[in-house]
Amino acid sequence: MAIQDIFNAVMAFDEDKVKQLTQTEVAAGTEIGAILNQGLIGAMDTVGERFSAGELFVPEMLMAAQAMKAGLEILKPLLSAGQAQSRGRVVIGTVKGDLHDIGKNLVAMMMEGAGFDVVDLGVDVASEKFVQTAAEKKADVIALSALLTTTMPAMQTTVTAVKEAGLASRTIIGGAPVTQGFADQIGADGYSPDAPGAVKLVKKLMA
Ligand code: B1M
Repeated sequence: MAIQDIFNAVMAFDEDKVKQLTQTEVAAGTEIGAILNQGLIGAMDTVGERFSAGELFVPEMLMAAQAMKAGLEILKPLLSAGQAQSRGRVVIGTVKGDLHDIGKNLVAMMMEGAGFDVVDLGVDVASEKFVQTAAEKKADVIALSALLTTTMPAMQTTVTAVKEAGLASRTIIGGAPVTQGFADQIGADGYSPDAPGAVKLVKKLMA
């Protein structure tokens, strides 16, 4: 029942309650994977579905992601200690010249919520930095965000650099001006219009 309470607290965007309930569950010895998958990730999956159905909007999604993150912070040290398995590693960032990060942060949070190990490079990230970090971290996926039409070419530069470096990492792109057509044009492995879709896409690419 207590894991369901964590689920409900995420759905109610109650950051303090999520934190408190997660701490209580960890102290009670509940399996970390169960807290993560049924409580935190389960709630974010539902949030994602409701967003896709037009029942929830970006502000609610951000609040739920923030609440989920409060629980995740408590679980993180335990997860890295190997009590639950990461679904894969994603290197994410907003491309060179672009300082918008709200959507990118949302994607990163939802990926973390879905159980991926996320390395967030922040904003204004050069293609060399994406390539270097993805190589070092053996990233499964490199996720690029852009909000400006003027920074979309930096996606092309990065996708090309990843290919030229011979990395096995797949590239996905997103952001308000980006389209599936553009993804096809620059040879990215995938595109999503929103954060829940990006999570689904990465799951699909890694299946
Ligand atoms: Co700027 N800005 N901005 N801005 N800004 C836009 C993007 C703009 C559309 C506003 C407008 O003119 N109507 C316009 C771009 C026009 C264009 O190129 N087509 C614009 C401009 C022009 C600029 C400046 C150039 C303004 C200036 O200085 N003259 C400047 C550029 C600075 C720079 O980046 N170098 C600038 C600056 C800023 C602020 C710093 C003030 C601020 C950013 C703060 C921040 O991010 N920390 C800002 C903001 C807030 C916006 C708007 C108003 C909101 C963007 C946002 O956060 N939306 C925006 C207008 C708008 O979009 N209505 C605008 C909410 C967010 C959740 O949505 O990021 O789209 P979004 O993310 C979505 C999806 O796109 C997707 O998932 C999210 C939802 O689930 N998604 C991905 C995003 N990344 C993804 C990656 C994926 C998959 C999905 O896979 C990897």
